[in-house]
Amino acid sequence: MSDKIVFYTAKICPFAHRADIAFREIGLDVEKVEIDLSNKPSWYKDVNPETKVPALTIQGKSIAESLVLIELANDLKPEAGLLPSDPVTRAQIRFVIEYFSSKVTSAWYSFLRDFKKENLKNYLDALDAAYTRINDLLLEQASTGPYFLGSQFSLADVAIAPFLIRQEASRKELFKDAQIEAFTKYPRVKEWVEGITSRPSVKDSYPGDDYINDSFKNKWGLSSL
Ligand SMILES: N[C@@H](CCC(=O)N[C@@H](CS)C(=O)NCC(=O)O)C(=O)O
Repeated sequence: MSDKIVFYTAKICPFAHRADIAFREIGLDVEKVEIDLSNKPSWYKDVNPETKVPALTIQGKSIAESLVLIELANDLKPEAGLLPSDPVTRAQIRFVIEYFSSKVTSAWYSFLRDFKKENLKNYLDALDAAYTRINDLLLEQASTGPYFLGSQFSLADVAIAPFLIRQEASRKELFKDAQIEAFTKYPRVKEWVEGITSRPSVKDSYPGDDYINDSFKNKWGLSSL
């Protein structure tokens, strides 16, 4: 059995970015294979029958799904502290990941799908409400950041950062720098946004704002509001 670990990824994909960050955080030595999502190789279905990225081949087995892979990273090296041992803290980490996906990321995707100036206010209102709750969740963990738990970077940050960094890229360019009130109202939220998006494992595995915005423009046919 090969002991090589192969990571199937795509620069554009926030889900794959999650896995990339977690692997960097634990220092996992992976061979990276970039999958062209617009022209997926036929052999890829043997790695992941759903033909989505991310996927990992490890110990001769293929594993998919970003949240599964970041938990695997934690299990491979628990001493990195990505998922602390306290059961309640673990549940709170899983909760904020779910909350961010269902409130912030889903609002972002809805806005991108129906991208019109008149929908901007609704989008910003939805974000303001969601970040008000996130502010409470952050303060429940620690009064200062820069991360969800405070000074310890965790799976909450790993799972959210790829979406937040892309949302910030699109907000600044495509949404004409529209302001999210909660970022100025809540210093803990602002510190967290800055903290997780500037973490080296996040930044170094991110293809850059231009790459992301160009892909929205080219593939989704979007232009600035
Ligand atoms: N639930 C999956 C979602 C992964 C996903 O949707 N990946 C997209 C790219 S961002 C993909 O591979 N799409 C290709 C396709 O659907 O054919 C996860 O968390 O890993």
